[in-house]
Amino acid sequence: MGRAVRFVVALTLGLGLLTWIGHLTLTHTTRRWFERDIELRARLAVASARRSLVRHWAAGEEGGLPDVLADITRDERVMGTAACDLDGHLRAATPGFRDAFTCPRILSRLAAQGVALDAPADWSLTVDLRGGPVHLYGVELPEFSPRGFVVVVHDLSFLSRREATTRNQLLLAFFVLALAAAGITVVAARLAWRGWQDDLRRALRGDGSRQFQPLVRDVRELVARLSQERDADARGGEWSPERLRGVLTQHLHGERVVIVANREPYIHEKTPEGGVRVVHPASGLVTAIEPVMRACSGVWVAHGSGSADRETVDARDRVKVPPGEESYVLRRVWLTETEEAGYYYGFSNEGLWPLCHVADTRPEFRDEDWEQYRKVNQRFADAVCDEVDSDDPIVLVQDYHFALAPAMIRARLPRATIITFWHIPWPNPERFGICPWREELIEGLLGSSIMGFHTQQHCNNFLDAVDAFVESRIDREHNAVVQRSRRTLVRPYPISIEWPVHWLDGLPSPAQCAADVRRELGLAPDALLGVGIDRLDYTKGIEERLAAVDMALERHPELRGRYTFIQLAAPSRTRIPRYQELNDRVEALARKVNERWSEGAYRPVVLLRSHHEPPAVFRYFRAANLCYVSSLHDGMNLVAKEFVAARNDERGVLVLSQFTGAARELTEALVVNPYDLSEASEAMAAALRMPEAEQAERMRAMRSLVAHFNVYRWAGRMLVDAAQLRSRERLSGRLTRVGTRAKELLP
Ligand code: ADQ
Repeated sequence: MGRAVRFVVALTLGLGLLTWIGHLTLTHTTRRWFERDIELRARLAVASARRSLVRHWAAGEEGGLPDVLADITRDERVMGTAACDLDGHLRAATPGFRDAFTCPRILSRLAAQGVALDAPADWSLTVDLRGGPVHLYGVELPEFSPRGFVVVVHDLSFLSRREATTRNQLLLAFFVLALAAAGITVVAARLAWRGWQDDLRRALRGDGSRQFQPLVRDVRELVARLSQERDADARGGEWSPERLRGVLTQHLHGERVVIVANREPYIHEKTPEGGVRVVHPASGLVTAIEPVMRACSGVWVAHGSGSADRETVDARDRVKVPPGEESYVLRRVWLTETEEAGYYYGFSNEGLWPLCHVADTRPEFRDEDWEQYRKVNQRFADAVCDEVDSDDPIVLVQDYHFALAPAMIRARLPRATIITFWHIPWPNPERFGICPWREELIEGLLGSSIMGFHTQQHCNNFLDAVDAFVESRIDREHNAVVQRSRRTLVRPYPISIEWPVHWLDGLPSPAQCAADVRRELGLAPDALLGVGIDRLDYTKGIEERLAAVDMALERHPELRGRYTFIQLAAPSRTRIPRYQELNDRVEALARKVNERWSEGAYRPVVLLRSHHEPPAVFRYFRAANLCYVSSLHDGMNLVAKEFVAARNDERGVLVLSQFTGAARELTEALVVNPYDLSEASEAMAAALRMPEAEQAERMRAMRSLVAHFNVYRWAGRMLVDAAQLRSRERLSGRLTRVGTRAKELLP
């Protein structure tokens, strides 16, 4: 018993020490977060009231200024707000301010801290009062006449209260934990000892428990297998092409995969000189899947859309790629003008694309487009069936162009493992329900063994749509749909990019890229650069982005003449009127912003409306001080992850729309609502003045996330799930055959 008491005391002390260290770290980090949070709130509150402040400034107390200040004070933690002249006169204030401060006191504090007020700017101070610490955020707008500032006072005493509560709760949790752990350990040790003694005694007596031995062995094996699976991710180290190949060899006996996607990874185009060049398309799907195919080998079935595509294939419409490396086969399918117009431009991109994205564009559904969509899905499904080399192949169906293909492939290859990945959002059932062929689309997709989406939300929306529109049983516990005794698993697999990105090989350093880009665009050597890189698509929020640049320049005069935003926009789906209109609107907006702020050689927006090959794209990522991804709705968005991958110097700030799948993972970005121009423009300004240490801290965290959750992991997890499904199906097939045989033999 004495030994047990000593053990409990030691365990308690150890846990206590750990808890205390944890508490100190937590306190430090949370305090920094809260202070930053408060400063940001104050900045946003003043920014939103900017127009009213300027309007009422001159009239002071007599005009509407007290009301504007009262509005800013609505946040429960704001103690008070005031407007002061630079000579120390109070123009207006809320009661909370008058109780604690005067304008001259603030001015003398600023002077003591060495804050010069020789030009309009903002500043912040933390001051200790008798009631506890307070935070002052002040801002002088250039329009204020006479000169002066608005100051927002935040009460920080809640921090100490919050810290005290956290500390008490932690200590309590520690005591309960320590007691429970100690109790369980002592009891378990005693039981195990007693059980082992009994076993030993029985064995010595010779009445052994052999009937339990197989069971014990089974349980041991099961536990080992489960823990093996759980630890597999950790033990296998980082996901890489080698590890992905290992998954194929180990779990799928080296079977090759057949991928079907509309876009091909390598397009052969005729050049004006009569030669042929290879183009890498601007497509998130290609960015993600191509490295996976290079690692796995197999066949990629896609639409041959290049002007020199027919000249570069063999008699079976196949060509080995990547050029010079030839690690897998690209099988091209040819489409007529009518097929492409109906299936690709019509049903896929005027129907399904706007249906699935909340971006205020009406989907258009036409019978003749649907007819082509069905026909082309069948042609691709047939091409897949031509390419497989067994009756139970692994087929990866990609994206909304092929919602019908899974069931069509299943009809010809009932034992195939079909993994379908939907690269765009899946809308809620009300919205999905407006598609006239909603049942057919869902039935088509349920031909899949696994249906993958970027997020759990998209999985839930899909399950809700299945529930609403087709006959089936939904197994919510296992996220699966059962139909005619076939099961489709519905799973989130957040997509990513290769790591490291091979396009970075041989690129100059970020500093060199920045110097080169500034020189090429005729910008000043110290110009601040923002970058946006997209297909020219209305879901990407390019208009909102340029409008936010405009507002940042309006609100932050110090950025005028210094900040230039470079927008690379690859033409996309140009035959669709909605895309042509977008093109015209983006051009007009860039012109307008440039007319407003250009001065001498300076222009704030550089619009490069063309396709750029990946090394050029990565050069811009490396050159930029910030990258703004402003999608109005986006399944994942790989541009955000590419920017992070490009910055091995741990510099640069990502400003990211909250409506992207990526915002759920890259939480160290400045996450904004792209419709809120005020918030987005302030985030851009904050990014441009962010201290290097903070940039590095945020970038490091995001880089480690993308490195770990890379595209090999995305593909590996899907293939491991597919392998488990295959072994379960094989086992249940064997059991059914045994059952049938037994029935035949029974009289
Ligand atoms: P996309 O809508 O194509 O992908 P995204 O994920 O951002 O969008 O990928 C775009 C790709 O094209 C990136 O690799 C980018 O570098 C490249 N690109 C963009 N503009 C370019 C330009 N001007 N020149 C050259 N290259 C350019 C869809 C979904 C996304 C999802 C992906 C992958 O809409 O939500 O992340 O599939 O699943």
